[in-house]
Amino acid sequence: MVATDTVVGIIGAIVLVGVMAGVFVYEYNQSEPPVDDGDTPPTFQETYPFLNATEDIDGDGTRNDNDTDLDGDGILNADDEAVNTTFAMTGSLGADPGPTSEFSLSLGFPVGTGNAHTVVTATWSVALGTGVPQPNLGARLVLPDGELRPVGVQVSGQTATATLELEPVGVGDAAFEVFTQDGSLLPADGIRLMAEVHYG
Ligand SMILES: [Ca+2]
Ligand SMILES: [Ca+2]
Repeated sequence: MVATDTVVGIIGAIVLVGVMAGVFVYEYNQSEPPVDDGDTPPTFQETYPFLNATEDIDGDGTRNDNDTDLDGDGILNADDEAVNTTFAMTGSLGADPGPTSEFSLSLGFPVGTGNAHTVVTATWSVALGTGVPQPNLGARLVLPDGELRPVGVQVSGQTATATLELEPVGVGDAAFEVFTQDGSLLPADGIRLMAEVHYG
């Protein structure tokens, strides 16, 4: 009987140890969630939820999620508090080629997903004393969907300024254009066009 009691006791102890081990493993697995050590960098979409990773908003040939300076302003993403793209050019228009022809200067620029505010501005010099700004130029913005938006021109002294601000617009390639109008016979030099797209 002693031997039998001992065997029963040993079996009981083994069963108990087994149960305890099972409980321990269960508790261990339940109480230890995956450790977040903080070393995992946020994804592009987590950092810029309003942008599309595969677009190229600054037009430099590198898609957004591979671009260390995605808005092309010279400030690396890690140090850049805003996503704003700027495109600018200075060009010239010769004399009006005739009433049936149009001569324009065009600044093309990409408008990406997440655009919130777009501003285009053109400036050029005009001659005084003619009653009509000379050269008599017009300005317009061609939206990605092909819609044309006229841009009003204001003249102050010898400077003509055309500017337009837009709330979110469609995604794609836009163009800001300055063009000759009837009666424009003077060549225009140093026409400066600028487009800014603010994201967020
Ligand atoms: Ca880019
Ligand atoms: Ca930047």
